[in-house]
Amino acid sequence: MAQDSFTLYGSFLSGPTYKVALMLGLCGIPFAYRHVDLAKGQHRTPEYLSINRFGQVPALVHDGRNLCQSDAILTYLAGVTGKFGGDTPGERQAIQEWLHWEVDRLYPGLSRTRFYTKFMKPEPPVMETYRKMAETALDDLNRLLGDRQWLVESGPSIADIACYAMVQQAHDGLIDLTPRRNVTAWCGRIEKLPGYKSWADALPKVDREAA
Ligand SMILES: N[C@@H](CCC(=O)N[C@@H](CS)C(=O)NCC(=O)O)C(=O)O
Repeated sequence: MAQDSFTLYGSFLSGPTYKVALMLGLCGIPFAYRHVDLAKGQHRTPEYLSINRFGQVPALVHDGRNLCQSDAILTYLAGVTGKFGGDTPGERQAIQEWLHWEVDRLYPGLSRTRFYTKFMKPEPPVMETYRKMAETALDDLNRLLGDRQWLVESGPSIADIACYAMVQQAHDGLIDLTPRRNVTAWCGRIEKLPGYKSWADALPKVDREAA
């Protein structure tokens, strides 16, 4: 693993890119970084489409193998590192259930609310629909965390990493997390894990070689 080569393609504006960078950092994996300029349409060039057929960021290249879809990348990394993937079939099943919920419920509301707040102003009912979706998902996360330490109780997993990275979009969407005390306490636990990096520290704005 120490000699393996990892290159992350992404954008510092992208929550799913942060998700993968956070996982790499928590696993202690050095990686090269290639900035994909979405505003210039670089994600739609034939060169990038040959790396990620869906034309989205992130993508990860591991020793010549092209990987895409952030949660599938996290599952892959958990498999090759033996970290954050759960130890039993029951834990692995619960992790997959959280990942599917994150893509279905947490990501759409939070990412659209952030995007609309930062970059464009849609019709108010559109904004309200996504804001309500985000608030409901955060309330559900708060309820389901209860007094648990981690989403899957045996320890921190890719479920926590994926959901945490998405929750980091709340601030830019002007959504207040402080009333959701279980969520803020859980965020604090993740931020204490060895190798943790904030969104701003994890993602460079320009290309970088592996450290
Ligand atoms: N399901 C994908 C979502 C990735 C995604 O939405 N990426 C956005 C940036 S945050 C993107 O590439 N947008 C450009 C586009 O879709 O054209 C994943 O988890 O990797």
